[in-house]
Amino acid sequence: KHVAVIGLGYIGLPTAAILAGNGVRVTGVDLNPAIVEAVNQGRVPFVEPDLGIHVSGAVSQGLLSAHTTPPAADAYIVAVPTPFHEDKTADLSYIRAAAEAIAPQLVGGELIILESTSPPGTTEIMANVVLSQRPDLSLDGSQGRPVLMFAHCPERVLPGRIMIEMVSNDRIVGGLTREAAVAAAALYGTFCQGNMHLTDAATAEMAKLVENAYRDVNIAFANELSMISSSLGINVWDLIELANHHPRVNILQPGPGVGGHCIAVDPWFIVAADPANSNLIRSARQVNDSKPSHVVAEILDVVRDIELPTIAALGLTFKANIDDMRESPAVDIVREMALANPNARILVADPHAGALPVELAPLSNVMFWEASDAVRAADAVVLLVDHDAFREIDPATLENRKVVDTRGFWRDQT
Ligand code: SAJ
Repeated sequence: KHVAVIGLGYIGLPTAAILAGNGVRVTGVDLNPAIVEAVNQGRVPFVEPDLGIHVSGAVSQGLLSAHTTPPAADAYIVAVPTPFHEDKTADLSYIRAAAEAIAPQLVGGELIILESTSPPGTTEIMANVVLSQRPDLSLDGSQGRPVLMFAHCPERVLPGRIMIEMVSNDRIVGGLTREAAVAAAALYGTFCQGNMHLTDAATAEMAKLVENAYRDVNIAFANELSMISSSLGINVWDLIELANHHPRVNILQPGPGVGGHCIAVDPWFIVAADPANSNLIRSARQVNDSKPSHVVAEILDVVRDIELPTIAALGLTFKANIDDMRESPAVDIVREMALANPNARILVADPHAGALPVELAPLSNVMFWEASDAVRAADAVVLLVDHDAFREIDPATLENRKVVDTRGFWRDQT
């Protein structure tokens, strides 16, 4: 068996490495030559615990190699980005481009799996792109044309725990045909120890979106409570902890907003598919998207009497203990704060980010500092990400400073 994995990002590369680690010959494909070169040298172009050792092991065993174009293979796994447009509809151009690149390589009998999170109906669109280029092949063998199998197998691993969850999580496997679902389940069975749940492609597409929308709605509830509590003068952390003593209540934690490329995006695909019936899902998105501005207002308020305030902003990534700054509310908050108060000096610290992201680098009043130094130099401290590394900050240094703790990180100290 030879598997080609198209897209060597946060999902594609771990999938390629785990397949190869289980003895499958894998070709990783990415348009970016820098990523291809890194992988061929056994290096990982981003941070994910334990991924490096899997990639370097698979490459040195000769089971994993990377190229910029897809080879002929028995199975293809498409794990390319599905960003969304301004109008919140999905951008399928990467999926279409992957389908067009695969089509010339096919001879019939191949399995093509879409892993990218996509709106319902996308697996069928991908199949149509391939088949319109290859009318000599078919979905059902009609007129003696060889069969292609298409399936959607959404990935549900949690960044930071990818190498564990990829093996242990259950998988939803949705085929355009039953045969495709069975073939895809067999491929994932080479490394996945969780249960395989077979269904059709559109239900699998929807299931993935629903999981993330479920979490978004629940986080929105917590974030809405944090805003209500702040206007009522109630401590939201105590409030939620008390309410959670009820046997059927389990409220999530408020934060500075919802980031990452999944939870902040996927619910919009449901809204776009049926705008009239998606009121709760849409409102939850709006609540979570509004949270960063509330945090900015709160910070500007605590420094309003200081002429040239110094603000320490702790954390830039979209959640704790990872290096991913995509769609990070922390980055938005620092940017909004810096633009809203040009007299403020903002000292940003994040041991996982390493440096300022492109959105912040051009701002002359934003600087990258070490966390404890930033706190000591600051009039006000805003905690944006609950990185374990911030436990090293001596809580005593917070005593004479104004603190905005968006994660309840120091709830017992301040
Ligand atoms: N967050 C809160 N409060 C909470 C929990 C999370 O504010 O109580 C925030 C986080 O800080 C972060 C955002 O929500 O900004 C999302 O973080 P997350 O840890 O909930 O999820 P992701 O984006 O890292 O991964 C999610 C997971 N989906 C679900 O848990 C339903 C993961 O399993 C998916 O594979 C992933 O999305 C994906 O790729 O779709």
